[in-house]
Amino acid sequence: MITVLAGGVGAARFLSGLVRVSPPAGVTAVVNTADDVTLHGLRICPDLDTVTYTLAGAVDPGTGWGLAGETWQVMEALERFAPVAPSGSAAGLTWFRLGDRDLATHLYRSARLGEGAGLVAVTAEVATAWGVEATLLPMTEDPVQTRVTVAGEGEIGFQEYFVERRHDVAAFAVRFAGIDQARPAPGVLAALDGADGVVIAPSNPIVSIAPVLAVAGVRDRLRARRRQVVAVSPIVAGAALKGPAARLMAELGHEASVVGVARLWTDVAGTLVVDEADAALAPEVEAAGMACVVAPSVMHGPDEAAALARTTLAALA
Ligand code: FO1
Repeated sequence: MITVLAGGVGAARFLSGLVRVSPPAGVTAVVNTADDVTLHGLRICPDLDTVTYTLAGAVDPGTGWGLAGETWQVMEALERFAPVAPSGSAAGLTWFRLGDRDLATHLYRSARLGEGAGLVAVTAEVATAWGVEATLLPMTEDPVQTRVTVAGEGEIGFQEYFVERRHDVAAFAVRFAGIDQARPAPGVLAALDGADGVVIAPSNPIVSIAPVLAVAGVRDRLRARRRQVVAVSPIVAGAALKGPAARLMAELGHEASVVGVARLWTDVAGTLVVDEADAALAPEVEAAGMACVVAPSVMHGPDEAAALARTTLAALA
């Protein structure tokens, strides 16, 4: 039994490798929900959907999110309403692109939540419908929202920062609204306690892994067994493979390197897997308190993802 703390694209690729080298039924992913957003009256869970579609082999390989071969007729039809939407209204917005088939997932999820089902149950239904054998758990069923304070505007929602501003604006602070009241989703703490090992996937430390670690009980559980926790660095040679992880780390006062990642996770993980490009920094990772495993960590395709998963499992053993 392996439990993986997961964000979006990097975690999804890692998980797709993991289920090739380890029985999928023994893999549980605890997935960030602080990126979730309600648009068009629909609850959208980008990280859960990215993991689901990737494990189903259906994700758009170019973007890493959404569905391969997607069509966009609903988004195009919504453009008609742009001239009539009052200023400040979110009705009809199209900067967050929801594909026609992807919309079915959000329609189903929103309808089930509206019927009173919990997000854990609905996530399992969606995963089963997509043929995913691994267990996917939202970190919490309670509302948590990442808020980012950016230059010139003040605080905005995560997707406004990430997608609408294309994370191309200086960020001064990140907070997770609601995190103090958020209870771990049913099954999360048991998945951490019952796992033979825990992996922190190569996801953004600031906006993807930090909210999962901040859910009540999660950080303490990992601290108590940090020798059986292995993290994979999402930073390679000082840059993020995707997204604003390196920039956000630097803006928020962390070193944008594997050493900065080690300093953020040293209390919760005993080992950090870093790419060969960072081999020279292994002594500094160890000085930060983590054992360091150097291995190819850039997942160009399924074979590299499987190899990285194998390396990570070996580090757990
Ligand atoms: N990312 C984008 O850069 N642009 C989009 O329009 C966009 C739409 C979208 C729709 C559904 C979904 O599940 C994910 C989507 N993403 C989009 C990705 C998402 O913003 C990020 O993957 C995460 O929130 C960060 O992990």
